[in-house]
Amino acid sequence: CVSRYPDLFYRFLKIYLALQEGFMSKKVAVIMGSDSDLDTMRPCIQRLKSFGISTEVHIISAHRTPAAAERFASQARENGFGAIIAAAGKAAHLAGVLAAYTTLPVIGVPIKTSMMGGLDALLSMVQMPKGIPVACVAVDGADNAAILSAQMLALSDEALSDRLVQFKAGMAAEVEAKDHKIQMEEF
Ligand code: RP5
Repeated sequence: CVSRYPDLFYRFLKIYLALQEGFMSKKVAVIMGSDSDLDTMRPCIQRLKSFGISTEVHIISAHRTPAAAERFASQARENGFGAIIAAAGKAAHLAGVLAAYTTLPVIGVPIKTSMMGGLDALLSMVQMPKGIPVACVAVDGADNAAILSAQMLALSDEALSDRLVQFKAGMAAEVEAKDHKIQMEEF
């Protein structure tokens, strides 16, 4: 059948793969400029896990391994990623370089280092030139990067959207419980 109708076969195969891709949940990449960023980024990885999002974690440096940064970002979409989180400190070009090679949303996490408290990395990420946006969270804002990426994926993932609603309801309940507790205090 394949040898008789090769065109038809490949057309069906293409439709099948496109459908598969549509049904498959997207992954989130967590890229760090150095293994020294890992401790700060652990809450991000854990939060993604708690949402049931498949994650890949890599060390890629915009300065020390620029070819790997290009390779990863330019293949990220076809490799099933829906968003990239990029964490780096100092002259933090990682998020911007990854964003240059992909149309996927890139979320930057500026990492606090001893020298300038993270302001250097923050400015390196938010001051992107026109045309190559990076969504930047707070200095060391690892958890928020995970939540933001989940919200991006949830645009086309109903089950994930429900998990986010539950997560927000849980946070609200915590605040309410704290408010309740503080009412017992005498000021
Ligand atoms: C950045 O420089 C890294 O993202 C890290 O935050 C910082 C220090 O890197 P190491 O010298 O510890 O590898 O590129």
